Amino acid sequence: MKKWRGILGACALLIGQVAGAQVQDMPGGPKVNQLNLHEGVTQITRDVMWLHWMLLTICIVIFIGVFGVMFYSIWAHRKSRGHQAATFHEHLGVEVAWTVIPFIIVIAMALPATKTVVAMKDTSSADLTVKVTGYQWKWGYEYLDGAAAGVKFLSTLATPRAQIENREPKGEFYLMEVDNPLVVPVDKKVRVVLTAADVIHSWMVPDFGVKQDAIPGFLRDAWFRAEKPGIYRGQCAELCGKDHAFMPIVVEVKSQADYDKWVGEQQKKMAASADDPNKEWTEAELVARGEKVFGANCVACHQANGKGVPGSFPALDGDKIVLGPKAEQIKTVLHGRPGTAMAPFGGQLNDVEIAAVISYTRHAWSNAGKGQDPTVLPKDVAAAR
Ligand code: HEC
Ligand SMILES: [Cu+2]
Repeated sequence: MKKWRGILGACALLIGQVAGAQVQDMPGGPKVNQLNLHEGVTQITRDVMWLHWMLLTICIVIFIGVFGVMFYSIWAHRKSRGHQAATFHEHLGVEVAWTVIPFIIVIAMALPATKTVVAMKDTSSADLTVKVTGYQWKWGYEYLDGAAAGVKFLSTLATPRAQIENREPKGEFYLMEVDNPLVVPVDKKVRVVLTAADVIHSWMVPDFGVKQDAIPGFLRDAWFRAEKPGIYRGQCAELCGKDHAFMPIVVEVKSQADYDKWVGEQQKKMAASADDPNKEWTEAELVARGEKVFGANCVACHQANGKGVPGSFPALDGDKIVLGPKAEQIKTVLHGRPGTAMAPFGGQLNDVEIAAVISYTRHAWSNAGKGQDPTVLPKDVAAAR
């Protein structure tokens, strides 16, 4: 009796906990208790939803029909009522019917499905083309045409590392926020051309009905025409290493006027921040700049404290390359280490950024004042390219 009371008590506690659990809507994902598919903001997502219900309905009708006849036959024609097994062996009519009917059903399902898949792949006559590059672990966006041609930036996770490490989700968009979202105009056909610089990533935004692998050495494309301004979220959908879960996608769809304004701001920003490699950079300027570059590009592996992750990512604090002659470190950062997670940064960062981040690592932590060549200038990097 006592034992049962204990078990019942435990069950009640468990049910209470589950019922009272804090369930949250997933930003860009399903709502709590959402049963239907996610309704997006493009024609493709509506087509996909329609297909889903159409196919499901056909399947249910077939299911009820087949199982209805089966269970009725088992019940109504059972042996105890004196029924004999029927033989319609080699009955031409039945055999033709059970070949032709399923064939017609399959074609009826395949035609609209194929139409939608073809529409998804039709990236012709786009209003705007953006190149999307997957990196471990961030996204690069580059506008290839239109007024924004030449605008290019990296989009990294904006949730602070400390929050992630302490596992204390804060705010509505925990792990789903980025520093620089992709910005596109409403009601325009946007073509995204995808590739990756290291491993396979996948650019997925459910609200647009887009999910396309980004593969190193290949270009793949997809498109969307968002019909409603707003902020839409997605994630990398291909297991791509340690921080796979930390490369969210944020797309801001703006009205044409707001988009034009944004493009204007981007162009101004580009002009203002254009790193002039001929400028005389002081040591302090380079180190300050390098700390930012390090925070955006290197901390995921080498960590903010420079200690790396033993066994996976080497420490840069006290590292012999960082304390050694500058040429070796310039080479490592520019060209990476083929076959390891250390990517070539030559294509992502400009000479000033590379010189700055190297100078920073040579001044940071316990490296300060220890090694040779503490400051690396943009012209050193330019010469090594
Ligand atoms: C995706 C993870 C990753 C990122 C991001 C990354 N590195 Fe590395 N890095 C590595 C790995 C792994 C190695 C070791 C490669 C090897 O085994 O030869 C390495 C090696 C190095 C080395 C040589 C260390 C040595 O002793 O061999 C330097 C210097 C370095 N990285 C600097 C940087 C800088 C600067 C950045 C940012 C611009 C950066 N890394 C970003 C993973 C990364
Ligand atoms: Cu990825």
